[in-house]
Order: sequence, then C-alpha cells, then structure tokens
Amino acid sequence: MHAGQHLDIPSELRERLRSARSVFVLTGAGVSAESGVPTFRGGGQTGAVWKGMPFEVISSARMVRNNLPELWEWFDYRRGVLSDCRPNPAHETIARWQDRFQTLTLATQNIDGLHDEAGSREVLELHGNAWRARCMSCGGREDLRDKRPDVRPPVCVACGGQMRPDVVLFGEMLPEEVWAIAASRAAACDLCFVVGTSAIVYPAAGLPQAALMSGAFLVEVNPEPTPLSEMCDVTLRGAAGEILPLLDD
Ligand code: BV8
Ligand code: ZN
Repeated sequence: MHAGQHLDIPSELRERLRSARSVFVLTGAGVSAESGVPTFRGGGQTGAVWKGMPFEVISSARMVRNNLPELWEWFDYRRGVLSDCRPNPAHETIARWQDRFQTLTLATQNIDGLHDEAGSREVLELHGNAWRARCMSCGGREDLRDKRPDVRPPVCVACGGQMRPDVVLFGEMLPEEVWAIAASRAAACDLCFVVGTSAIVYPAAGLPQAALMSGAFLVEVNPEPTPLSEMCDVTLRGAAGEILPLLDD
C-alpha cells in the first residue's frame, strides 16, 4: 500500500478485533524499518554484512569462543546504528493494544529495544537485546549504557568476569523462560498478528503456526509475501507504520 492509497480492512478482521480475548503479536525487523533500523533480508542484503562475513556467521555462537573482540565490534556498530532510531507508529499502536485486549502478548525477534521505548510492557525478547551485556561466568546482566564503551570485553561488576552481548546467536538456544511463555501464549491466543518478519528463522517462525494449529485467526502485516502468507486468514500488504494505526477501534 502506498501513502494515500486506501487499504480496506476486511470486516472479519474488524469483528475479530472486537471479539478477541487473547491477542499474540510476533514482530521482526520490518516493524522497525520505518524507524531506520536496517532489515536483514529486506532490501537484498543477504550477502556479507560485516567485513565480508554473512549475518549467520558473524552473529553465530562460535564467534563467542573464537573471536569475542570481533563480536563486540559488530554489536558496538549495531548499537551505533540503533542509537538514532526511535519508535514509529507501528510500535506505538502495539503498545496501546496492551490496554485494549484482555491479554496481549508481544514477542519480538528484534534486539533494538524499540517496543519497550514505545511503552510496551513485558516484551518477550526472543533473541535478547543489543543494549545489554551478559557475564560468561555468573550470568549477570548489565545495561551497556551504564558501562565504559572503551572497555572490551566489558567486565562484570558482580564477579569481574568477561561479558558477551546479551543476544541469542545462531546455534544458541533461546532464553528458556521467555520461550516457554511465548510458546504457551501463542498456542492459547484467538488472534495472532505477524508483523514485519520474513518468517525464516526458527524457532520464532514456528510461533504463528502454533497459534494457527490451536484455531487462532492469523493476520500478516508485510509489504512482501512470506512462507507464512498462504496460511494466513488475512494478509495486509504494506508498511506496518501505516497499516497498524488503521486497526485502532
Ligand atoms: C537454535 C539476534 C537450537 C542476533 C538472531 C529449523 C529449520 C532450519 C534452520 C533451523 C531450524 N532450527 C534452527 C535452525 C537454525 C537457525 C535458523 O533458523 N536459521 C535460519 C537462517 C534458517 N536458528 C537458530 O540458530 C536459533 N537457535 O535453533 O538453537 C539449538 C541450539 C543448540 C543446539 C541445538 C539446537 C537461534 C536463532 C536466533 C539468531 N539470532 N538475532 C543479531 O541480531 O545479530 S536472528 C535475526 O534474524 C533476527 O532476530 C530475526 O530472527 C532474523 C531476521 O528476520 P526478520 O526479523 O524477519 O528480518 P528480515 O530482514 O529477514 O525480514 C524483514 C521482513 O520485514 C521482510 O519480510 C520485509 O518484507 C518486511 N518489511 C520490511 N519493511 C517493512 C516490513 N514489514 C512491515 N513494515 C515495514 N515497513
Ligand atoms: Zn559475573
């Protein structure tokens, strides 16, 4: 949908928005695109993203073991990009939904913290957060904005141990408790929105399918089709920042 072009919201979706008790929202990089956060696959940057390394290589578990300084350089760069980005109307609309529905669960693959900044509470950060570091000895977590940017790797205030980015890298398990809540809420919702994700990375991409299996009404918001599109009850083709505000009651 281009600016000014009117998008019809199907009446059945309006009805579902009125009757829904438990709403589940899964977001990906696309929800932050209008905030200036680069997406991973949108815009064709599937090749080398960092010093000739593809995304799945630089953001992989073995980097922690083999080259922690390089990993920190990559995530220092990512935070540099994020520091000028602010929430957009898509984040703001989703934040309002937490007071609109009986149960609203927001699970994001994004590590940018923009949902929190928009006012969303209890955001399930499936892949962690770029603004946090985690100690590799005691597991303690600290906000990087409280730590010296010139000390790499950062040092844990609790035990003096070395810290790593508190993000889930390829080949690493998702945070158990966060995943358990997301999986149970997805399987219990009656309306599920999938916003701005290419739905390729697992296990996150399995959540909408779990919602569908348990009878939820599935809605995709994305300018492009994804592997999930044919499973959806409604697909809204366009930018999340333009479309989500149209769903306000
Ligand atoms: C694991 C943090 C288990 C770091 C990330 C099953 C099948 C195949 C492979 C696997 C499988 N299970 C596991 C795997 C391996 C792997 C995986 O899924 N690989 C993929 C590439 C096939 N998964 C893992 O490794 C996971 N861990 O499985 O552990 C295990 C462990 C040990 C031992 C045994 C088992 C961990 C995955 C998490 C990795 N970390 N991020 C960082 O950011 O650097 S993933 C990262 O990439 C993001 O978090 C996100 O998940 C993904 C990017 O996807 P999107 O967010 O969707 O972004 P993308 O650019 O692709 O798409 C943007 C979309 O938005 C597009 O569709 C575009 O059209 C749309 N869009 C653009 N503008 C807008 C818009 N939409 C709306 N509005 C707009 N304005
Ligand atoms: Zn520690």
